Amino acid sequence: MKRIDQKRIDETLALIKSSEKEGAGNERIKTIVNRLLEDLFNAMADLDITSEEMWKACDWLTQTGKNNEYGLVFAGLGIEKFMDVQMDWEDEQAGIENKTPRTIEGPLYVAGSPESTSYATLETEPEPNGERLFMSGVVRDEKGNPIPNAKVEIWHCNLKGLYSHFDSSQPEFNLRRAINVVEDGKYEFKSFVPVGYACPPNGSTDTLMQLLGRHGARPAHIHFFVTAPGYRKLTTQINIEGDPLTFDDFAFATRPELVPHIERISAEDAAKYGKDEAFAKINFDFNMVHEIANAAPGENHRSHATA
Ligand code: MBD
Ligand code: FE
Repeated sequence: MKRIDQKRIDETLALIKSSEKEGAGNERIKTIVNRLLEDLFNAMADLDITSEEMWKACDWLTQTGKNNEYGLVFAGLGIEKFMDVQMDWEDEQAGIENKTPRTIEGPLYVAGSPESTSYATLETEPEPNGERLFMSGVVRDEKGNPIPNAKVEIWHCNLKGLYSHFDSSQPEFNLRRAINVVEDGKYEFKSFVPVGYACPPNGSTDTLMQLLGRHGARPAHIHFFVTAPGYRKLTTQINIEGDPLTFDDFAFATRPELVPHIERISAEDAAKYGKDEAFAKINFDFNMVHEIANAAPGENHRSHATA
């Protein structure tokens, strides 16, 4: 049922379009905004959206901006996932096989993490109650050969599910590091097994999720950017095996290839691994592909917080 006839919708769209000065503005932006307006007006008519509902939407959008939650909304509505689906499809068309799949970045990366060679301790401030974790692996090319000059950037949350920088109670760059690998392509880091994340309670995203009959939680995960000269930037995550939300992620980031086995090593066996305490162990290689023209780009120039 249209609340208004199509002619009025089209006349209004034409009126708005007619106000554009010829040769002025940005053609790409005009095309996109005009199309989105057309879809919106038609939805308003089709769904009988009231002016009261439209002003509620305006208020929600205003509040979402004030809360700095748009990145979270993009994740929660599956918009960020859809961008991955588009890029996966582009890769498939170009015949590119991603042995390590991409998955969403999320809104909580901070540029400029402390750098080290081959190994890093992620805790700036030791987490007394954490389960010790050592994660290691090799950055490899399409043939499985190590990439000698790759950089692995890592970030994860603390045991409260909070990320440094966005949580001012943590020291700068806590649980954020960058590892430069050498000839063997190997990286290793020491940290603790993180927990899941939940959207700020009763914030814009959480409120929207509740209204959609959904939750705003993520399973425990660790984020990565893997970069190397000549290779396409890889944005991905791994999940902590066994988390009950593994395949119920509000941001739709989980992929079966990104849930590596987590092994528990007892204190007695730790010495065999050159460690002095019980620990959880994850082994995971990052397989990169070369930068290829006409395939999905790895770099999206998304803006990031800097410390
Ligand atoms: C996160 O930690 C995250 O990774 C995403 C995608 C969204 C919200 C919080
Ligand atoms: Fe995260």
